[in-house]
Amino acid sequence: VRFLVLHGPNLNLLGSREPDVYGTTTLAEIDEMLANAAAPHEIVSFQSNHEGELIDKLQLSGPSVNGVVLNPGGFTHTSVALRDAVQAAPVPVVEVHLSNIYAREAFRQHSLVSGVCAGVVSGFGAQSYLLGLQAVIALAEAS
Ligand code: CA2
Repeated sequence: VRFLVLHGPNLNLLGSREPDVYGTTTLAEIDEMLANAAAPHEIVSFQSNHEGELIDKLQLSGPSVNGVVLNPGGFTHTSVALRDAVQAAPVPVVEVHLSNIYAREAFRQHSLVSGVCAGVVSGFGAQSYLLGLQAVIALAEAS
């Protein structure tokens, strides 16, 4: 059993800037945390700053994974194309955010992808990913 963890734009900067909003944990530490928590299941992690690369990864990995944990970054609020790719995914996708997008600027309070995701976890820092992983594992086990 294998899960894809997809990180959107600028999340490669985690830990280096804006620690008050996004915490001090780096992306590599989050990926390691997820790999440990998922064992014996396998985690495949991928980060890109490019919308098309995230879509390609979803399309290509969809059939070979049992679920996806997705932090779409800024594309959360802008990308119809990413939403369409999530909708087309053959497995459940759980949307996660480090910050509570509903407690932030108005433009962050709407997600284009939430409506086609199995569920959303937002506001718990790096822990959001762990909760999202738990959810997607439970969904995969129930199917
Ligand atoms: O809270 C989240 O996880 C977000 O998806 C993060 C995105 C933001 O655009 C969304 O509204 C909410 C931004 C990720 C940028 O990450 C940075 C990390 C460190 C320094 C600068 C940016």
